[in-house]
Amino acid sequence: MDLQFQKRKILWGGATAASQYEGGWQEGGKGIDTQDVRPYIPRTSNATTATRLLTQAMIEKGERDTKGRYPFRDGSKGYYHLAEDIQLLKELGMDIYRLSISWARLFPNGDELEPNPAGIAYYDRVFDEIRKAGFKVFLTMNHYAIPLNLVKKYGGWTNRKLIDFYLRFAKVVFEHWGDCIDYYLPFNEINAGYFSPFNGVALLKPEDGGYDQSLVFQSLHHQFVASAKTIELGHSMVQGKFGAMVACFCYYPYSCKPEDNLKQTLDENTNTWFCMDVLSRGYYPSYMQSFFDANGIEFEITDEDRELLKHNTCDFVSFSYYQSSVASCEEKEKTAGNLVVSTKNPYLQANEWGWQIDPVGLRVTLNRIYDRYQKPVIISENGFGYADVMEEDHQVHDQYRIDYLNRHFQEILNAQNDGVDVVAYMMWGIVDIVSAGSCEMGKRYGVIYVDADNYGNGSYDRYKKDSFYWYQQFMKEYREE
Ligand code: BGP
Repeated sequence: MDLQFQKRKILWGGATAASQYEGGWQEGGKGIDTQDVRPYIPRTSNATTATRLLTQAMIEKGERDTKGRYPFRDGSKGYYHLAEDIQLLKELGMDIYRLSISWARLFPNGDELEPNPAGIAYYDRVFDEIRKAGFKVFLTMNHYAIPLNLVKKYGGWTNRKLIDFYLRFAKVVFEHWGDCIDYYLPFNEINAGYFSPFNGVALLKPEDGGYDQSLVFQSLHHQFVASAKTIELGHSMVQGKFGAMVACFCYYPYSCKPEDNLKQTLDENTNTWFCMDVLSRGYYPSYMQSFFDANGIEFEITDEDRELLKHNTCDFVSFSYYQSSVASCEEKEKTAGNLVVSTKNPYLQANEWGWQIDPVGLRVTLNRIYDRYQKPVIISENGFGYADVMEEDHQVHDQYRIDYLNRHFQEILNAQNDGVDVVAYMMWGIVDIVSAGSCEMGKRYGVIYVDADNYGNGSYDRYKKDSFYWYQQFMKEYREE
């Protein structure tokens, strides 16, 4: 029986994000962006929001503060270690490298008509090094950070003008580096705009309470339109494939009680599938109407927007996966995760940040997302955040990360055998970088250790962890199969 399913060789690699990796926050005329004003606040729990949802007062303080600790201003100083890091990743033996471009490095205020020449020159160097290494490229065009001026002057993504500013940025990317990019992702984890509106849609948190949800969904809608217009323009200018990405949380019902299963369905719909449905199917799913009505959410969608979304859907789907989650109709013990807090799963262990370790959940997610969209699937983020310790001899014995990766890789291969068209896997934070949620350098993901702490102390020298050699061997053996 032929089901016309051809297993492809999966591309293995790693990922960084400009604001978490580059540093050099004022180099070459780069403008200040939304991540540069996020302070480091020592973690008091595993669910941090103080450093994620910034108010007007916080960004004003960040702008004038010359003494505080703002980790994204340094990142892992990738700006100054470019050739060395690309050489290390080549030695690691990756097929594909995911990186992002700093919008504020190309357009310091975001609304300029022409790009910053020094920003162009920097990314010319970046892509030259990547070409020399021979990696395939997965480019996140925008990964959370946007020029702060677009927040102060225009109110972030609530303002429809950001669509045009973003398309101007996208056109420069296509013109300058379109020849060496294989996969384009307009927005990182576009559903983050719902959970983390400052990072996701550059919306300031009101001083006196929660966000206006109508503004959040209007902002998300403008990003949907920007994504569709980017795909439309990109398909006319470059050869690469265009995707969409959501953070997947893999919700399980707490029990077989019907109400728990209903909660799982509703949570998975609004938190995971909604944004991907719009970008992959090309229209707003009907289940969101009841959600909008129930929550008094109203925002503008023009007929032109609807046509644009319908005719410019993504070529592939991608997602980040760190942990699975639990939906319960009753209040039970909670735990944190990437972007969301969920009910604790009594069958799972968690890392220090409360993120529940579930390799099987990755296989479940791959099956769910492929069956829903029937498009090639890319795992654009997965990895294990841990407070690694470097020994006196500069070794880092991260067997816990090797175990995490090994178990998750086995489930990816199982999902491929289930019939899922898996294109690529990119390990998050392949070089240690600043964490997006808690602004910590000490929450490490990499197979390459960076000698720096949460306050920016250290040499920023790079050292290979035990997991570097394990991943190197895994990719070598996988290719030789
Ligand atoms: C995702 C972001 C990444 C990365 C990841 C891990 O939301 O796309 O930028 O940071 O989360 O989260 P953290 O860095 O908070 O550990």
